[in-house]
Amino acid sequence: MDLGVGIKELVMVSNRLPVDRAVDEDGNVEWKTSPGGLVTAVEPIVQQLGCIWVGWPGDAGSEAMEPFDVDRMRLVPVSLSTEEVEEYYEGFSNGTLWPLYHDVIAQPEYHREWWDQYVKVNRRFAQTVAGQAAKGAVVWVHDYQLQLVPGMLRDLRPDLTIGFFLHIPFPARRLFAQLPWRRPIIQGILGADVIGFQTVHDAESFRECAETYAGAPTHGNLVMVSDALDNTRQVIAQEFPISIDTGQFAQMAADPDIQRRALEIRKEVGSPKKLLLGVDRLDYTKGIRHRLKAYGELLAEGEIDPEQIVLIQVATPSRERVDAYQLLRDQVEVTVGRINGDYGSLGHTPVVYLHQGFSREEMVALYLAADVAVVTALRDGMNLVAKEYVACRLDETGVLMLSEFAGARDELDEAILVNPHDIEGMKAAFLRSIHMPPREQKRRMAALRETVSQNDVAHWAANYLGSLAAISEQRSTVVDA
Ligand code: GDG
Repeated sequence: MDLGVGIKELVMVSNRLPVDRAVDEDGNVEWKTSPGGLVTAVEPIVQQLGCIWVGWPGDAGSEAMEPFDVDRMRLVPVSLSTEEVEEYYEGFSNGTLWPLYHDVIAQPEYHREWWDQYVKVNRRFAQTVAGQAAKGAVVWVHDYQLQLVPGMLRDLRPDLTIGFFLHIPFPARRLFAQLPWRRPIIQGILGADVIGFQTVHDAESFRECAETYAGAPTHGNLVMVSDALDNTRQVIAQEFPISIDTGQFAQMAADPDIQRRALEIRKEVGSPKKLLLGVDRLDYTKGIRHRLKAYGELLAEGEIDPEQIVLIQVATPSRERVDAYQLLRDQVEVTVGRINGDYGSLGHTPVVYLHQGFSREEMVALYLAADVAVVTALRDGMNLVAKEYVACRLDETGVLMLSEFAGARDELDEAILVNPHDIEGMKAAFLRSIHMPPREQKRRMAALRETVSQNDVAHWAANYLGSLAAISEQRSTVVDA
C-alpha cells in the first residue's frame, strides 16, 4: 500500500487499546492483540506502517501506566477510574449513543452526569494525543466514544492532520435531534479534516446535521467550517466502507488443519444435512432474538427437520455490565432453551448456542463448516462477519443471508436480503437459503467473493489514509513555502 509522502507519523486513537493483558502461571504480564471489529480491520495497516496507538487498556481504576511496545505499535494507555468507566463508557457511550445511533432500537438514556464524564474523558484522550504526536503527524480517531476528540485536538495542536471514522451508523437527523448535546458533538467531529462513514446514507445524515446544528454549509461531500476569525476549512465527510483482510481469511480457509477442523465441527454437531451459523457479539442490534423467533416457528411448523438441520449461534460476550445486555442474554438463553427443549432429542440439538469467544482459526473453521451464514442485524454499521464468511468460501458454495439494515448490504447485492422485523419474510429466506440449488449458490457466491476481494481492508485504509495524506502534504507544503 503506497500512502505517499504525506504521512510522517501515524497516531491511532480508539477507546480500547488493541491488546489484552494476560498473566501467565509465573505471574508474567503479556499483552496479546485482542479480537474485535476495529483491530481486525486495521491490523494489516499497522503491521506495515507502525504507529502510536492511544487508548484505554481495559481495566478500571488501575494506576497510570507508561507507554509500552507490542509488535510495531507504541501503545499509550489512557487510564479510566471506575466511575469514568461507568459513566463515560457504559453510560454515555453504550447507554446513550449506541442505542440512539442504532435507530433507537433500545431507549437511549440521557443523563447530564454521563455527558460530563464523556467530555472529561474525551479531553484526557485529546491531551494525551497532543502530548505524544510529532509535529505534523496524522491522527486517526475512531468511533462514537471519542467524537469530541477531533475538535479538542485541533484547538491543542493545529499542526496535526486529523481523521475521524465512525464504525457504527450515523442516525437520521430527526433521531439525532433527540440528543441534548447534539451541537457540541457535531462541532467535535467537525474538528477533523476527513470524516469517514460506513455508507453513503450515514454520510448524508451527518452532513444534514452539520448544516442544522453547526450552521456549516455543504457542497457535495465537503462541509465548510468557519472559525471565530472567519477562516474557512473544507472538511471531507463521506463514505469509506470498511472491510476485512480478505487474503488472510482465504489463506486460513485453505489451511488443511482448519479444513479438517471444519469437518470435525460438522460431526460434532451430529452431521446435519445443512449447517446454519450466526456469529455476533451478544448485542440487541444484531437481531438474534428475531432470528431465533423465525427459526423456532419453522421448527414448530415442521418446515425444518431438527434431525437434518442445525443452527450454531456464537454469541460473543459483550458489555456484560450494561442492563440491556443482561436482559438480552436472559431472553436469548430462555428462547434457545425452549427451542432445544421442544424440538431436540437425545442425539440432536437444533440450536447449538455458544456464549464464548473463539480463536480466529476456530472462526474460520466455523465459516467453512457452515452452509448458510445468518446475519439479521436490526441495524449495523457494516458487519464484518458477512464479509468474512464470503472470504472463506473458496469453493463458491454457501449462502449469505443478510439484513437490509447492515451497512454491508450496500455492497453485497447477491446475498439473500432479509428484513429482520418481517418474521414471515425471514422464514421464507431461511427456507430459500437452505434449499438453494448449487448452481445458484455458485453464481451468487462468486459475485460476492469478487466484491469482497476487490474492496478489502487494504483498499479501505489506502482510500482513507490517502485522503488524510493528501491534506497533510498540502499543509506541509504551505508551511514550508
Ligand atoms: C463494529 C460495528 C462494523 C466475533 N466473535 C469472535 C470474533 N469476532 C470478530 C468477527 C468480526 C468482529 O469480531 C465483529 O465485527 P462486526 O462488524 O460483525 O461487529 P461489531 O463488533 O459490532 O463491530 C460494525 C465494525 O465495528 C467494523 O467497523 O462492521 O457494524 O458495530 O471480525 O470475526 N473473533 C474471534 N473470536 C470470536 O469469538 N477471534
